[in-house]
Amino acid sequence: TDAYESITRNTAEVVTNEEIHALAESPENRRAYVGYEPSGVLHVGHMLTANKLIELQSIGFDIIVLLADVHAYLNGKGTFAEIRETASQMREQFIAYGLDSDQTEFILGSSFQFDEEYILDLHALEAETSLARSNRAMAAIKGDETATVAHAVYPLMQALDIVYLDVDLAIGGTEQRKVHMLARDTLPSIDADAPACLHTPLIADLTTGIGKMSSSSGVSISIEDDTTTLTKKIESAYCPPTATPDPSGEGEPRYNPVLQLFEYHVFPRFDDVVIERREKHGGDLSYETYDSLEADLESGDLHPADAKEALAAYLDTLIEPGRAKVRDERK
Ligand code: IYR
Repeated sequence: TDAYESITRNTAEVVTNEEIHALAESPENRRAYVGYEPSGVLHVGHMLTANKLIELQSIGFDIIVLLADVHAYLNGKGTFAEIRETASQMREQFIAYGLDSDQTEFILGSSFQFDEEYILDLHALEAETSLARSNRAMAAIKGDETATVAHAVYPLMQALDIVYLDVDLAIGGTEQRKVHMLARDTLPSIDADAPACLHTPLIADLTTGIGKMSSSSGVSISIEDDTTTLTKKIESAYCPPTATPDPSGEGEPRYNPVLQLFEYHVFPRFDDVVIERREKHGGDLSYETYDSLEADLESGDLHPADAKEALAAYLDTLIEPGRAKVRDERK
């Protein structure tokens, strides 16, 4: 069905396909959620899952955005007071980015995660789960610091959020998959239903195409970037004339982050994508699908420099409303 196509488009993985089909049969008022550790400013990682939320809203899903303040605290992101402050700013940025303010419920983790019942369920999950499994689930989410007890509790709370927010569909980047698998295996032990899951792909590092784009190391794009900064970042991005990952990157595949940004950030938000070119360079190109743009880059009909210039302009349009919000907040 069309709903199935909307749910699964641009995902790296869905769990399970049957469960997603069932949701697609009656998407109205189904509850889908993403949780974010508040970081103060929206970056591409947030925007990628937000694109999926916007798409799900358009087919009738109710969307819950969890501002995971307690999780950020457990993951060493600052004092609790600092994190609380940044959490409240993020709501406005998400709405400016395109989430429907009437159809989106923003919830602070701390508004329910200290309830006695939640804590008791958390302890029940702690008693059910091996430290090794919790640590494995957390490995892709935490930095490379030594695992702490807080890191081991984190995935169990994330599993429990699914129950307390009563969601049908849990969404996250691929780095969340082990937490979701832990949730699916462990929630039945407290008589709770496991959710279907949907994982979005990770965008490769902008300058090398190796590993994932990260705001903590390497070049990332956020709604704080002004037009010039954004344009420079995209201009110096790695963009071979192919989408096929090349295995040359020190054992890790190298992807084309320019194409990934077109696929996961631009095409989901624009009906057709126009690449402006001077007449002497062949004139404007217009694409209705990502695949046709990719094919032109591969064949050489589209030059990487032209693709980058257009990409920067589209990303700039997408982040402008949120950027204006951040500017207002700082005034
Ligand atoms: N682990 C996420 C944050 C997070 C997500 C969900 I879904 C939660 O229920 C709680 C926290 C991250 O890495 O940002």
